[in-house]
Amino acid sequence: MKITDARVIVCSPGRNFVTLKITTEDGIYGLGDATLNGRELAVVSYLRDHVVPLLIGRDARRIEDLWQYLYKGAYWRRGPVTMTAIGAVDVALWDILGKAANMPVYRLLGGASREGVLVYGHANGTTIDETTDAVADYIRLGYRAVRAQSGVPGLTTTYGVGRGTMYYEPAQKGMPEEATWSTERYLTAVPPLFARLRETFGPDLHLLHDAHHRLTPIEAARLGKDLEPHRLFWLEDVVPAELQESFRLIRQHTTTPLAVGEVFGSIHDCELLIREHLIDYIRATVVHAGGLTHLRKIANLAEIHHVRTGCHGATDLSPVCMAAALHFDLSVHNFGIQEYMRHTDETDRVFPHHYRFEDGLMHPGEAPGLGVDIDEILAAKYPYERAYLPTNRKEDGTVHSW
Ligand code: KDG
Ligand code: MG
Repeated sequence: MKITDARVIVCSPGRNFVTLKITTEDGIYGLGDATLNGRELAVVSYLRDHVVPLLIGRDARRIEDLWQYLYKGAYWRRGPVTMTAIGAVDVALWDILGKAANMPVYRLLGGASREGVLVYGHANGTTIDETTDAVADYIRLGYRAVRAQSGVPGLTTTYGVGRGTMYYEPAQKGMPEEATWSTERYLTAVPPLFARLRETFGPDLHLLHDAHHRLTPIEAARLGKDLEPHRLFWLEDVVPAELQESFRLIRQHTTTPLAVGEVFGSIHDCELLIREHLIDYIRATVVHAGGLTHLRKIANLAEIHHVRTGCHGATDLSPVCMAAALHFDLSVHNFGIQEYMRHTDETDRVFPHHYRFEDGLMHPGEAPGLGVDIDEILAAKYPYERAYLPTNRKEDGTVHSW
């Protein structure tokens, strides 16, 4: 089953997406998401200029071999651009294999380990009252797990808050926004939010929160401790995770479950965190961590160390990635939860799909392959628009992690 064509499709139905479409000699095609928020065109060039010429004429069924060839053959290893590009090829090949076998991808991955995939939505508001109302809206929609982010008094913008309650979208067209940050104000604001949410919604609702890489290890330890009475499902990205060893300190101080890894690209970014049981959930996802082939290896390592998966699923991960993540989630034994930020209707029309949400759970559907397509004629009506994620400075002007 030789690859005869591979094309990169860039479109912006509400936000930018990069999609790889690989076609084989018998006319079967597969899709892979290659979107890297704010750096989209770097992956486009990596694929078009360097990877596509290597794919033509190769056997689309040799998925593992092609993965190793692209990873080891480049000599330069890892990095978000490389791993996103390899991930896109890998997912497109799984899609092709599923279509050729007339099976949904999750069956090729070992079959369903559960009936449905537990997902969490994003509730946010500028005040505790508004965020509480937003959580109630998600419960009404059937969600069993909700991430809550609220405005911080004294700061004009806060990560996770704003621009629509159902479609939180941090990337902005034009040049990057500059936000202002205060760790002191944030650490004061968060515990009362979760005290209110527990009091209002009782013990059963799963509550999550994202600190978005902004604290030092000792600040993170304190936040984890302060949140312990409110029994979070997880506290995410408390520190910038380049220094894996820093989690030893955080772990010694708090029993609040920790989730990390949406910016990780490979098993080497989380190997120590997993091996030393320093985290509870690994958030690496299909598109940025080398596709299904590599993500399964991360999950397998995590399984033996009692770490569960919690794949990133923000709006910048296209419906192609969402579908791939759901096939992975349904099949992998140590699944924990899946993030589900709904895409806009515009995006959903460009990427018709079979996955569905019902009663707090999602299912990838039974269509052969991933069960997602791209309407190229419609996609062409939404050309790329330059957009960046925001940047961040402390109140005294010092650059801080966003
Ligand atoms: O592109 C960056 C977003 O995906 C990220 O800010 C979202 O942290 C995020 C999350 O947990 O969804
Ligand atoms: Mg996050």
